[in-house]
Amino acid sequence: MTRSLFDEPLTHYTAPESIAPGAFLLRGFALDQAEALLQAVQQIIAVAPLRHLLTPGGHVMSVAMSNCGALGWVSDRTGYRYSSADPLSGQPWPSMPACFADLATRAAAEAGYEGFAPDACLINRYEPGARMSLHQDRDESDPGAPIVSVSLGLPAVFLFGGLQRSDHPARWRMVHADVAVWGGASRLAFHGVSPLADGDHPRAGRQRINLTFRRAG
Ligand SMILES: O=C(O)CCC(=O)C(=O)O
Ligand SMILES: [Mn+2]
Repeated sequence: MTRSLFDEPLTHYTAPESIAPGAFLLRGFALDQAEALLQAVQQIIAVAPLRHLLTPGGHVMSVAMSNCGALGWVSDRTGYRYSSADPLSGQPWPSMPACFADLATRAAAEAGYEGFAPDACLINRYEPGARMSLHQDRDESDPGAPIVSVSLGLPAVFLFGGLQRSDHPARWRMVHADVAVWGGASRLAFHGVSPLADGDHPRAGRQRINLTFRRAG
């Protein structure tokens, strides 16, 4: 059954929902961990602050980002890449909390990707109006590993298309504690996020936090 825009978040996880070959939504999968995840995000961004990166084309991203784990995704005028150090501080990124890695591994297994061991977690902070245009996640070295994406806070419209930028993307509403996993035939699918609608989430306030787990190195 499809949930309408006005439905409340699920109260418990049931089963993966297939959205494309190799791609799944796990509605409510992170409900039990959501509070711990949000608290851990606060600790990470106290050390490695959220910042608006520059695209290689010179645009300022509307999403603010940070990372935890051995590798972190960064962008500047020279391009996109993974880096073991935070360019703001020159220090290693904060380590990935056990509750992050554990959730990502369990979500991947639930979608059929056993043994996923993320070494990078990109933290995306969307304020109202922030968006992420259609893109592929293609800076990771291991194409066999899936992407695990955890939504916290305000609802968003997640766009999930095909292997061509021109493929019309389907729109999926992602709410607090929903998890998306994509790999296999969809590992390089184009995806993005529509401009975030304003709102006030009881746990997270006026923002959406997205955690994207990758096997980058
Ligand atoms: O915020 C999301 O749901 C998607 C994030 C994403 O695609 C990315 O960080 O590469
Ligand atoms: Mn992505």
